[in-house]
Amino acid sequence: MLRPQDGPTRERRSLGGLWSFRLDAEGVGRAEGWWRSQLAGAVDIPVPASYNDIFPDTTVRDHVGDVWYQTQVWVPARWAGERTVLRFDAATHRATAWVNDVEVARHEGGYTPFEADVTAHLLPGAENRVTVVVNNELTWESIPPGRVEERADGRRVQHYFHDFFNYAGLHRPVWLYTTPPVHITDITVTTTGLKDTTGLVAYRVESTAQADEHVVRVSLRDASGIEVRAATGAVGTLRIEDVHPWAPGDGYLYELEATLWSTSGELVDSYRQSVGVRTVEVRGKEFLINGASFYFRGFGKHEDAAVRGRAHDDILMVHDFALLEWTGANSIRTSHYPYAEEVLDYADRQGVVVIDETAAVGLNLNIAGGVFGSGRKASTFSPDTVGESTLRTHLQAVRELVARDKNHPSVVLWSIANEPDNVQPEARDYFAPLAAEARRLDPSRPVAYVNALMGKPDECVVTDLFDVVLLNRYYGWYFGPDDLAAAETGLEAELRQWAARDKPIVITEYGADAYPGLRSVVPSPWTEEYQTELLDVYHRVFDRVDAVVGEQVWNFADFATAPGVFRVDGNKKGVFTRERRPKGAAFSLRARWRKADFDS
Ligand code: GCB
Repeated sequence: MLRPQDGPTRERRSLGGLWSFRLDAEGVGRAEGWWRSQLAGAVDIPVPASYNDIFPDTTVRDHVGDVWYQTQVWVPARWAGERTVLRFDAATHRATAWVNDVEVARHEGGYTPFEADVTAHLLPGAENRVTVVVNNELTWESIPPGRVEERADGRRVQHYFHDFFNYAGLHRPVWLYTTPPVHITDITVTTTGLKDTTGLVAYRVESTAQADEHVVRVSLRDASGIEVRAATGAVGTLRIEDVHPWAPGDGYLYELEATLWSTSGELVDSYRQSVGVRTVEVRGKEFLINGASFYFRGFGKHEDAAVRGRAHDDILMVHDFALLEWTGANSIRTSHYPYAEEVLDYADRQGVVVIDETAAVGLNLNIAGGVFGSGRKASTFSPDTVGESTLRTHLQAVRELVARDKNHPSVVLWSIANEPDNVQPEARDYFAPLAAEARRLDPSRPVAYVNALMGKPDECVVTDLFDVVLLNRYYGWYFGPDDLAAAETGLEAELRQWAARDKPIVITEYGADAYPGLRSVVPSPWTEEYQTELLDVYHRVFDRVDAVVGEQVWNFADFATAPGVFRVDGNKKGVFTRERRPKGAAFSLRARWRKADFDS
């Protein structure tokens, strides 16, 4: 699915702005057909934004179920004769959409786009009604999973197994756009070779055209707009001499313009796709980008901000990337869901490396039980919990992630899940098809899952299905808080065991909560000094274990979670506060990562 784009044959219109919004507390809107007329009793809501924190009202923030969005759109008369598409960049966690009286789309999954050809239902030259019902319930069939509890007083309460607030709504842009009736439907670009000064880029252009009636041409231009290669045919390989590769810290992009021509020589459709020429490979314990070993330094992040919730926001994105650069980070993980496409575009342009993660977080019934609770083992995988329907949704999430992000040079690794149960024997049957599907869809990138602190090397039943070992570790925090000496020896012993698996290791989470402004000459948990000292301990260990090829601190910034006694106004493991003010640890990371001789 190609993103909407303006060009010689296409036009797009953002539907961003104030929409009408109504909570469906009784869950009656679908039966009563609320899409058929103006939403009664609606209030204004900004799109894009999560709806939860817009109003000072817990019934909105904690609502479980359907919410309704509606807007009126004037469609230009000149769009008559064009194919018109309604696209949602995301609706969390599922949605159904109507244009005027007609249902046009249904989608499951909160962080990947969906669209519908609405040509037959939109009236050009008139005002049209677009209505969407968005549902935020998490169940054993959704990714991420969750459980809705019906309380005795009739209230419905959402429980989930992940550590970030269940923001919902239309957090990302909504578009109406046109394409010609015969049009390009997809483009895939893959670097198949990069040697000395020559790059090879395989491309495939898919369209609705009949092969004998249309011709596909491609033109590859460098960053200054000069054509460096051109070819005819929907599939081919472009050889680029004197190639300027895409590399970490050097987000050099070419642009491939694919055009579709009628046999009489008229331009039918055109689409521009950026291309970064780079290779990725796992060899032994090394992670190679363009044949050179790469060391990840950076953060797990969240799409999270006050009031906006999980809304995509260019202002915060550009600021966050500036802070990444300031700390000397070269990479991020899209923990724990696919981020807005704008973020990946920007990572491409900035040369920031991305570990791209599905929304499969919380597939582990033993984390809460094991870390904080009784220690009893619960069955994560069972017909009543994570089972076949979860797997179906999860497979679809992998497909939609790869389809959306396959062309981004910044994406170097797929993360299939965060901290699933990897100890229960059934985990293997669950993860084997997911790893296989990711590899089938994209043989050009390694595949991994993120290992939680419960599944050590001798207990994990899935490591061999994956290419890289990604570890989240909390020695000195959840395990042995206030004993950093024990943390250092425990971490090193464990990392040496993992190193014996002969795969590269990236530490995708390590860190400590620090309440901003809480200082102490004798570091103890929750102080800024303890956070800094804990990171230093981990860094000493990483520097001693060769198989460690990356360190991503948890987290870039403080973020919202479900309320609870383990969280003080959210998770405070940020190196920056939620408002992006630095804690002490930001300066020590900057000192480490910006050192000229940093081992990268
Ligand atoms: C983890 C999770 C992350 C949490 C973090 C924490 O292991 O992957 O989502 O926020 O721990 O701070 O507890």
